[in-house]
Amino acid sequence: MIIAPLISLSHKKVLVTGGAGFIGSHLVDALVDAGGDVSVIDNLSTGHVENLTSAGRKIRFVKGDIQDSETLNALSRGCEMIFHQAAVVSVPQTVKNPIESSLVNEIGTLRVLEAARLNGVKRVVMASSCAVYGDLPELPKTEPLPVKPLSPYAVQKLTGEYYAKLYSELYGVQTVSLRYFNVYGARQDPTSPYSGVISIFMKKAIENKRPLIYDDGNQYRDFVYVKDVVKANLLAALSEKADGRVFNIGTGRTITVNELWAMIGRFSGADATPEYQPPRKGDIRESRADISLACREMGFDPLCSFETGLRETFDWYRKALFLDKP
Ligand code: UD2
Repeated sequence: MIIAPLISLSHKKVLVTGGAGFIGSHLVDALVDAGGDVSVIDNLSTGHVENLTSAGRKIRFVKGDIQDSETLNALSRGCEMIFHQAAVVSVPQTVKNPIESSLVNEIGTLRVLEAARLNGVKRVVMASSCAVYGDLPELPKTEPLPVKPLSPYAVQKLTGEYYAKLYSELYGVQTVSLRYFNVYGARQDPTSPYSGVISIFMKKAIENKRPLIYDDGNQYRDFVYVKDVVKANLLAALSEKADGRVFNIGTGRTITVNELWAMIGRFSGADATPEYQPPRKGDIRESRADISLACREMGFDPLCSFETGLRETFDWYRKALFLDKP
């Protein structure tokens, strides 16, 4: 799926934090396509410079940390927009290191907002997470529902949302927070047991190994393709009505884990029988976004069908994992 450039940036300066990561690097590609003058700051703790191969020399890449205000200030000067994607994204890592991760996810976020304020950046688009909803039973998730953060990660993301709103109201820095549901696509790291299920299943299918399915496999998620998440970011950067607000970014549709493996099997030829294991501790059973607010207020429309997104993702993993082999 090719997303026609939604916006023309004609040399406008934009900054992407975490731009060498899974989602950030796709955003960088789209911003370059739109003609933006793109800078990236990434400390490469989980990102990879290889993710920026297609953006190549068209961007300014700085290996640096969002805790370094001096670098952030230098990169924010003259910027119209900041897309803040940098974070410790592993929930278990934030459970293990609540303080270290809060320095990145909370103080780092505050430093990004402060750099925006000091340098007159017009708008900051922030990556938040559906993790803020926790395990409350109401479905689908709408933005006004109560939140129940169950991990340091979820608390940190929620704190970021509160700061974003505050910066909009108190300082007039326009901000938009996007609560991503289960994002999938090329460049997602499949190597940790806590990687996204789609990346793990892709690797299993290519290696013709049996996947592990926790619980009975009938639990479901709202999987959203990374290119639709990029689109949401571009809309959030431009939408008149988005300032100071929080939006769910998913599809409103769901797929069970069993259906997911069956679909991957259909087009990959993998026919391994899953190995079923007891539920993973802390897992929620069901998740689905209500995206009507983002559709109504920002014109968000996740166009990519799950089948198409999954196929494109599989093709990428096949190439990436094949090329990795000696
Ligand atoms: C996602 C986020 C997590 C947190 C949470 C908030 C990812 C990778 N994880 O967790 O960080 O924000 O949402 O709600 O984005 N599964 C298997 N086999 C596997 C791996 C997973 O059966 O090898 C199942 C798992 O038990 C779960 C489903 O697949 O039911 C999705 O797992 P996930 O880790 O991709 O995502 P999720 O929603 O649990």
